[in-house]
Amino acid sequence: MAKIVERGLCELYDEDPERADARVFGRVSAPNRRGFLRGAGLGAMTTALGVTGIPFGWNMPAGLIPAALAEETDPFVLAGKERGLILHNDRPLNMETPAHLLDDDVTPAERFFVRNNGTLPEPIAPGDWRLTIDGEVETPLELTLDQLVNDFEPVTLRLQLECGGNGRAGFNPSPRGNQWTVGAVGNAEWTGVRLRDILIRAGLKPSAVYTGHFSYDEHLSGEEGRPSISRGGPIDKMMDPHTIVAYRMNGADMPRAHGYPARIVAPGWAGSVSQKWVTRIWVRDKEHDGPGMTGLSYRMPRHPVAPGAEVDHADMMVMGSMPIKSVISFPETGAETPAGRPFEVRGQAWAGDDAPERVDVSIDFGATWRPARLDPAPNRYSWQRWRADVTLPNVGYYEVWARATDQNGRAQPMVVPGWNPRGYNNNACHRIAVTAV
Ligand SMILES: Nc1nc2c(c(=O)[nH]1)N[C@H]1C(S)=C(S)[C@@H](COP(=O)(O)O)O[C@H]1N2
Ligand SMILES: [Mo]
Repeated sequence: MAKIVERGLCELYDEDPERADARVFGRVSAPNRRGFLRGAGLGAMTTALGVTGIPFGWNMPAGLIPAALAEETDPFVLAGKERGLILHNDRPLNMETPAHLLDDDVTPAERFFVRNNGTLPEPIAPGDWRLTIDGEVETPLELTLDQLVNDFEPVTLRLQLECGGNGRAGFNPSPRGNQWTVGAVGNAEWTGVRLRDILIRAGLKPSAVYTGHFSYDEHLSGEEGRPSISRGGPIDKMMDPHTIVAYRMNGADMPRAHGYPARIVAPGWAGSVSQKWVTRIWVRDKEHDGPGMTGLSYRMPRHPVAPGAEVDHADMMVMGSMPIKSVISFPETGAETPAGRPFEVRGQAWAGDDAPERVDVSIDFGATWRPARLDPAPNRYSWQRWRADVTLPNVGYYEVWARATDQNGRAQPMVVPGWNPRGYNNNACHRIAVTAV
């Protein structure tokens, strides 16, 4: 496979053929662009194409995408994803799962949403990977993958991960960013070690209050040393036994798109806290200030603001737990069903650091509600399955609405909640169209 590390290769070749060559095949010597296919360049290209040689390679202009590679630029194929996913952007790669593909208790990797801020990095050789823990610790650590896997107690947990901007498309006026509908969320079975155990091994100093996370994906500008994103979280959240450094997803090695070889999973908080491709955790004596921590990013107004308001950065604060939410994963919106006959409606519910306590369903635009059955969670921070038997009394168009409530009595709103400059925390009820025939 070629080293395709950013947007569709064709696009990259259109925009900057020289850089594309350099990215795919290593270096290109500028004074000799035509006929660059010698030595290392030729070797790299033959390997990439999986052939033994390119007889007329010396005729091939630099900056021309080999036709065989032009076939391999499909971002779904690159990221190992089902085609049913919604592609919001291919540079950076951002894919959403439509609601009806969130019907699994454990979301398969092929269906799990992808949110990248920078490049989709070429997988690092496992032997080259290190995880550094430094800053406000007694003993800084530099862990190899072997040490991470073998020197700490492994845990396997079902944990939901949701992008802070999930539901952004519902806000008006429209904040900038990916226009996620409901599917920037998934619930995988992650295997890894508790970040807590690593921090205890390093020995937290009393001054330790926050973490800052770093990784080996690149900023889209290509600027060396410039992080794509670097968020973190308060020490309490990082010491929660459900916050892990995961190296397996659903029983397989961490997929390339989800952070190979290891990532943080800090469930219940905006997904951006869960650094993929993680290489360093900097323990800090104050709130972290990397890209994604300041200004309007992943921050909410301290006080409610009017839609479209300009909010002073000083009046913004870092987001914490995500709110109670649910999705209807079956049937798919637009389904038809016989009038007068019961059919199953089902989905998932989750609630950040809290837990769903009930889910109710309405077929009359919220005038009346009926309780759904809610399965227990296999562990804290997993989403929970709910099911309801629904009968549509007569022929015609209906909407099925679902509303989850957490253990503190906080329910999902039926309309879009508090507008905020970047469009976070939209937990409005999900609804689907069903026609009775
Ligand atoms: N290194 C790195 N980690 C990252 C990101 C990123 O761009 N780079 N995106 C974050 C955001 S905003 C989200 S919502 C989650 C998404 O995780 P997923 O792509 O595995 O679904 O990863 C987070 N971790
Ligand atoms: Mo995100």
